[in-house]
Amino acid sequence: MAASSYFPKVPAKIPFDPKAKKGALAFKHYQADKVVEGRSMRNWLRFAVCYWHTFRGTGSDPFGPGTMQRPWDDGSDSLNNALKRVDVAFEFISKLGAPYYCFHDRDVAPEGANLAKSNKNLDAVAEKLKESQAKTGIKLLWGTANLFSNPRFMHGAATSCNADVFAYAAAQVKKAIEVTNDLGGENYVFWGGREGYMNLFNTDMKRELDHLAKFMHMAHDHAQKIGFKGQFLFEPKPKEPTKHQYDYDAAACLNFIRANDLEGIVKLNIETNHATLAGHTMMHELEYASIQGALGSIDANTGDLLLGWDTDQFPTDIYLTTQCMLVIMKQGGLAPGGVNFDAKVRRESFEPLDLFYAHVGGMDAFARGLKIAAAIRKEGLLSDLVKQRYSSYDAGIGKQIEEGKVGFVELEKYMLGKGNPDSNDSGRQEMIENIINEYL
Ligand code: XUL
Ligand code: CO
Repeated sequence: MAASSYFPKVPAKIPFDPKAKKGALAFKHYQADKVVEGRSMRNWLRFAVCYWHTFRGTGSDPFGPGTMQRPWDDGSDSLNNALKRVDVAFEFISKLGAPYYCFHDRDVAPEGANLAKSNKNLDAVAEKLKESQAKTGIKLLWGTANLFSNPRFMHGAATSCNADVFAYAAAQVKKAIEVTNDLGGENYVFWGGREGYMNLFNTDMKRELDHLAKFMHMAHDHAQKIGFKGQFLFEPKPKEPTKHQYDYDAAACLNFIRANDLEGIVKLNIETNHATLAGHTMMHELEYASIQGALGSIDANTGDLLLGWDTDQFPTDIYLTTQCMLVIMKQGGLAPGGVNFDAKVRRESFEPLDLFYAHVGGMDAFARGLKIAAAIRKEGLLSDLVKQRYSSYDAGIGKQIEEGKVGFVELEKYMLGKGNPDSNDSGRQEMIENIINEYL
């Protein structure tokens, strides 16, 4: 079938055209080759389209069935249908101009009657994914395994109370890492799925966490064995589907990583809506991970303040994307990670065209965040203010504290001599917020 047949209303490439009329299918800010702070937008942002929402999302919710019009999809879980979706996906991603995609094993290929049959299906689709990557130049940002949909995972996967389920999950992840490796995937993600609990009365938390750590070490061992060079990423999420997920937030994940000798092996994939569900801002989660050298990649989406569940909407808020890019640029980018749109169109946006509007909007929102963050960084006002705020640690007693040259005894002597601390300066929070708004 001709490459343009699934999205006939969309040109071969969504243009960069800042003068296009309002609402036109055109980028007003994302210009892949435009250099910002010495690097192209393409390389700063490393956008990825996610297979599960974009090509498998039906629009169903707890109150009703799917609404999406996907004329190419016969609605079946057949291998043929899965193979056809690969053509759709690569036409979509090519026209959009995103360099990467991400998938779960079960998004791309149907589950078979047993593990061997599932693996066979995955191999057949992976072969086509590989050909399509070669034809289009689109690359795999990360792969992962769906360890939460099948009823066998009702108690979790690596944290299941059933050792056979642990074994099944291990075999599934082994295969998913091999396929990711074969497709040149640059990362592999562990999102907990059902790794958590509903009720502590029936849960051996210590055993479950030990099993999860063992599982990740096994994954790493296998990656070493097959020569997979990609980065492992752990994705925090506080709740949903379980009441308490073990990967609650960046702090909980990093504690788990450190407590289980996984430092340097596993970094974090931070998702906006998961951050807000945990009662944090995305900027907090990014900064917390970044200062510890653990910010690997992001799942770009946003929640709804009034709904309070994981709505996975496309990011449109420039304030949010500016905050994200300030942290990402401060650490010098995300590579080998990137910006994956773990986001779905609303149930009411059921036409194929809406998928384009959603991604173009998200990419432009991040491109604007990138440009605004670069402008803020260029002028240096913000970094000067922060530097000034902590300047009492640059010399004198502050410097001695930071250099570990004094303890309580010396500090007591210092303060007894001085009597009272130097007066505080204003935090100037409102002025700083005004300054940020001047860049927007
Ligand atoms: C679930 C979620 C997942 C992970 C990959 O909330 O974010 O899609 O990103 O398993
Ligand atoms: Co995610």
